[in-house]
Amino acid sequence: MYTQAIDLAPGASPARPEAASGRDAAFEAAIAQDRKVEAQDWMPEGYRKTLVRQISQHAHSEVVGMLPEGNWVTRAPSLKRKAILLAKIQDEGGHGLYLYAAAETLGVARDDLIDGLLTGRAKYSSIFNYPAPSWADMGAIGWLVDGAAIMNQIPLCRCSYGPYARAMIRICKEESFHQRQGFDIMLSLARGTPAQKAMAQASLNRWWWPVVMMFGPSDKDSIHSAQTMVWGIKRISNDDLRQKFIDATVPQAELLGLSIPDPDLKWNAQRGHYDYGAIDWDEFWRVVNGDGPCNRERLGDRVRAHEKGAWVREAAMAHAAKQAARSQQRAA
Ligand code: FAQ
Repeated sequence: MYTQAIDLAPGASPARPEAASGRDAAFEAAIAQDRKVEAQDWMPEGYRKTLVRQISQHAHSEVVGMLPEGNWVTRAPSLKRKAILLAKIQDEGGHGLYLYAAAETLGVARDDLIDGLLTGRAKYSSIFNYPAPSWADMGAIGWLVDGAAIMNQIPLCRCSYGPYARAMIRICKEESFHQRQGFDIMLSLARGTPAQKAMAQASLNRWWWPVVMMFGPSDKDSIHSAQTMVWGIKRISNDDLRQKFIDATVPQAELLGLSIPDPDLKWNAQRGHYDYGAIDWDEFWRVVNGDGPCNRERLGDRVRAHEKGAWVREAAMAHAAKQAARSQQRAA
């Protein structure tokens, strides 16, 4: 099984920031030479905290991201589509696990991270607070949301923190299957009956701007970017990733015969990029701050799922305790 687990001496806490200050130079050298920082290495407290924040928000996003698609498992239009959707949702759960495990290497407890999500203390991606009322939304989520996620996550495979970078390599491979299955749904609908094509277009209209916002605030308003780029956590800025995504996606929409709902979208030969219309940042911050169309529903569903799963966690703990007692008896 894929894991970020590391062998530590009993009682040792991974990634302890309070270690000798003289180690600053080793950390700076690792960053300057583009070497990976590992869990056992000394690191500044700010670096550790930033990673815990970003990795745990990312993990929460993967887990909450299962909800809009989960609503469609029983309504998938064929057995094949249902099996593919189930596999995709299961992958997202797996991504959450790799990422929680990567965060744990930084000395935080998974229970605390999950508590942050369930109490609304921690953020997760704005994109999962939008509704998915039609089957075409399963296509749009795969094509656009996973497409945006890959654009953002490929550079994270080169993140300076080893456990995060390695988790991202595996995740990106799976996301690329997700993106293709989404595009395949859109292609079937776009080549289907006029009603199916209209359903695909309506879905693109619903998801386009939320996906464009998903890359985060513009560079001038991004509070963390400057520092995380110096530390080699982020490699490409929010605006540059957004532009790369738009440039890559416009030709895909053309191939589908669908129109992107942005009257200001046009190729700028001088820049070698598409120009695009103004983003509604008020909407973005409303959604990030808990007041989007589905924030309450998503968090409520997550809290209920967690409560319903209490017996599984208790059973797993009881089993682990029994196993430990047995191996102690054998060793005695
Ligand atoms: N939503 O200073 P910056 C997926 C917050 S996974 C909510 O620019 P940063 C897979 C930000 O946290 C999708 N909050 O922040 C899937 C910060 O607040 P804080 C998730 C947002 O960290 C597909 C504040 O705004 N991907 O989709 C958002 O440098 C389909 C200031 O922003 C990741 O998490 C937002 N969209 O850059 C699953 C990738 N944007 O923390 C199921 C890793 C910004 O100070 C189905 N994360 N904020 O309270 C990152 O690359 C970065 O964290 C960014 C934000 C780019 C998201």
